[in-house]
Amino acid sequence: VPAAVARHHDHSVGPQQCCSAMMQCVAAPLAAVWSVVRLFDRPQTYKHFVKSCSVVAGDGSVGTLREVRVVSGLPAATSTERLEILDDERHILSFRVVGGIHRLANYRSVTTLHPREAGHGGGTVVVESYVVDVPPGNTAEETRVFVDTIIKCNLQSLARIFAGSGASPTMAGEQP
Ligand code: A8S
Repeated sequence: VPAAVARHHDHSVGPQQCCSAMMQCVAAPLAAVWSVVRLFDRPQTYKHFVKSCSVVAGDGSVGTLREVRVVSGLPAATSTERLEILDDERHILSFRVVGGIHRLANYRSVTTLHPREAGHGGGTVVVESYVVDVPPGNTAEETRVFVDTIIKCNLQSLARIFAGSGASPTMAGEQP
């Protein structure tokens, strides 16, 4: 991973915050995966906890605000999120949570895409890291488990979009 990309995952973490990173292989060329990940106005394409999303300000460039409604059953209802980085050359997307009804104050994530060498099965590796405040009454570990679970679901559903679409069989995202 180039240093210029790696540094985006190097979050500064305050005393009441926690951070983590998740990784997912996707059996599709980077350009195809990026075309889905970069859709800041349509996170529900692969994030299945998102019930609906509307852009409330901006034109899709950095600074654009979206309001996400999440499905019931979560300790959350809405989230207002600001696009921080959208780099179509380096394949980096970052957003920050700036409001909403949920417990993840000051959440910020960075997602980067990396081509996998043909010798290693080809396809794309997606890396997503985040930093977030630990909510009052929770431990850092509890917070990490909660957020890691959401991100893991999102990345697995992203991989599922492309499963069986033709890349190397060693890249199949899921067990049968
Ligand atoms: C993302 C990542 C996360 C989204 C979280 C962690 C969230 O949308 C959900 C539940 C919450 O409790 C917080 O990339 C919040 O979307 C699914 C509403 C922010």
